[in-house]
Amino acid sequence: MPIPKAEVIWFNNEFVPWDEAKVHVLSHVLHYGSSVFEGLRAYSTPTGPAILGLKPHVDRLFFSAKVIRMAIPFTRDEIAEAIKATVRRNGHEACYVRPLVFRGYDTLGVNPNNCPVETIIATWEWGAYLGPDAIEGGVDVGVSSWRRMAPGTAMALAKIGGQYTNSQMVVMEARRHGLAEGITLDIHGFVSEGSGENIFVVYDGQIYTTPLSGSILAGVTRRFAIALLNDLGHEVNEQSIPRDMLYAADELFFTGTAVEITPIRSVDGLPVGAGTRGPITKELQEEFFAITQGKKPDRHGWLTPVNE
Ligand code: PPE
Repeated sequence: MPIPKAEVIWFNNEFVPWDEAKVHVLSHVLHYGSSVFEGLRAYSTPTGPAILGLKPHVDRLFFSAKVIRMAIPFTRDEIAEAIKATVRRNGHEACYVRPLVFRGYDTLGVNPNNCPVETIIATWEWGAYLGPDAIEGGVDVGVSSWRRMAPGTAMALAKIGGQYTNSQMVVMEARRHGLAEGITLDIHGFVSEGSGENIFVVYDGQIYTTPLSGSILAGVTRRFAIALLNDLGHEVNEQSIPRDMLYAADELFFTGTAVEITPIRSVDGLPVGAGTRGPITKELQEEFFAITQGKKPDRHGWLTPVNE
């Protein structure tokens, strides 16, 4: 399905009609993937739309830009305000938010230094990332034949456009095999993450998630899930996960802004636990959605109302 259009896109500090937010075909980013981006969600709450994790997402955008040595021509506060303003202006109750900072049109050749840095913020209404039944029913996944990038070849912790060719190979392979998503292993053969999600494992009464050294994007939702699991009395071990632990797991779930908290019901054709959403996954989802939808107090201060 094409992206459902909103009215405007914030483009270098101006609202531009959706259909007019365009770049030149010789923009550096199109050729070399020279961009950094974010994905956030605004949730509908009784007091209006509220953005989840505004600060950590804006901070990660600036971190990603820093490590590819690209100076964002706005402050963190300006970007945060622009995100709120775009959600407001487009009149969404709930939506996905995509800030993107990229190298524009000037010179070509790999060296990006002469190209202007351009910034956009787009919003649209995006439902369940892996299909309407995924949140309750879970998804079928497989271990990918693709590995995540080796340390020192790219910067997994940063959300850099060009790095998503790896994710594209993973998800296309999975779909060819009739699966919702692929799980990559890192260069050492340990479980890394999905093409656009972090992963958690419940095994023998313990919860595990990939450590930051496992070539993962340091997910904001991953952090939130760890905090909520701790609140619910569960410890989370950030340690290397061997592939076979996926097959031994009682529960598996993905976390991510787009995917939210989504159970995994099979891996490589083997059912996870009973092949349905497990109790810890359900408990975590209930807590996550109660907070994001404003049904429980925002005790961690994760939500920013856009009308503030
Ligand atoms: N790993 C990867 C590779 C990744 O792209 C994401 C987000 C995550 C983990 C989870 O991070 P966080 O959203 O901070 O919890 N993927 C974004 C893009 C998805 C897309 O298809 O585009 C997202 O979920 O918004």
